[in-house]
Amino acid sequence: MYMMKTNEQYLQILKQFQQDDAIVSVEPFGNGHINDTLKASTAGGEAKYILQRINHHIFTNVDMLQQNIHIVTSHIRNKLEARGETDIDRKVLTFLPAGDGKYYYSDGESYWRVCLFIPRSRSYEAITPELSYQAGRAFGDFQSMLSDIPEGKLGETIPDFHNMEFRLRQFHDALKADAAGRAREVKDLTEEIEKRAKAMCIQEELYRAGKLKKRINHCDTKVNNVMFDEDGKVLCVIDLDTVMPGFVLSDIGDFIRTGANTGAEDEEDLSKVSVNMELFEAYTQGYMETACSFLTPLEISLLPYGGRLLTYMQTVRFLTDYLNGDTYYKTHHPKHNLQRTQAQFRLLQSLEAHTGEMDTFIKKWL
Ligand code: ADP
Ligand code: GN1
Ligand code: MG
Repeated sequence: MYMMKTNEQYLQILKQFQQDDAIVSVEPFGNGHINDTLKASTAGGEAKYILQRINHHIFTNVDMLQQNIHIVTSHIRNKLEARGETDIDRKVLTFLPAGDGKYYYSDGESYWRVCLFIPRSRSYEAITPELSYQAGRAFGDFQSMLSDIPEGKLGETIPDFHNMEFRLRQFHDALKADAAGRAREVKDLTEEIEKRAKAMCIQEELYRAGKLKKRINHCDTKVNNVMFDEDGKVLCVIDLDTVMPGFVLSDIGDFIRTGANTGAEDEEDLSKVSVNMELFEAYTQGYMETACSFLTPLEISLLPYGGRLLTYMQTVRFLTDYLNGDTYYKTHHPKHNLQRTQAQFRLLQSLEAHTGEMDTFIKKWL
């Protein structure tokens, strides 16, 4: 289990990066499930940097990870400059090199990275239709800007990350091993997962049949990974660890799963969990405005399925971790992964109930 460091220790880590502000305090920030995020501020209380401890048990090739992020941020920066954008340091993340020129530093125990804190920005856990529309535009634009990165240039930071067949294999292995003795307790959820398994693997089948291609996706389009300015305009997309080739449905799916959910991802009161159709429509509208030009009719017709798929995938991933004894996601209490599974499954049922409406909404682009 990782122990928090002292302020002094964090300051020592920051000194390994080429930064020139007098930072006096470093404190935890954000609520991600994988890495540790901290905010570094000056004596006047002005936030200047984001310091992150990379979870290298999950991102095992840190060199590839930071290389990918460097390629992606440089590519976006060039595109923004070519468009004549101003204020670019608020529109793309800027990572600092460490003393050896690499964009990370290892203290022998952990890996660290630092990027500029984006001033006058914020992310949301719950949003309005207008913000959802802006986020849709931002993720479509993000995919579009990255669409000309040559094939093979970005590595897969987590192989098979959004491969549903692979996630189901992991689930079946966890059930079989039953390392935490929890398989009996989740029999009902297991049955619900099995019932849907075949229908949830059509992307992999379509890919093998040559009908679906891989594109560069963000692969973690949670609602809180979009930074807005004080006027509700999108500044940029953040949390770039999983930007890699994958299926396009990932980036609509994970936003619908998080942004259009009327409850929290780990909602205890399941009656609060459902899909907000207004938020779904606003995101899809924004996304289609910027992504329509490069999507195939098959991809467009599958967009509503993307919401169900990513919610199903997350149900399977949380339950797998529960079965394994909570080894992957940070948890805050013993049943946290089960609670998350139940909330995701409830959302999946709501998405299923709205399939017809969603398919009708998407028709205007077909
Ligand atoms: P994780 O989700 O893995 O904890 P993120 O990179 O998404 O890590 O950061 C967590 C939160 O910190 C974000 O939701 C955002 O509110 C804030 N944040 C991240 N990077 C920046 C930045 N460069 N400037 C300002 N705020 C940031
Ligand atoms: C993790 O790091 P964070 O919290 O943004 C996970 C995502 C899941 C998400 C569920 C590398 O994202 O894939 O969708 O939790 N990231 C990784 O909230 O597994
Ligand atoms: Mg995040």
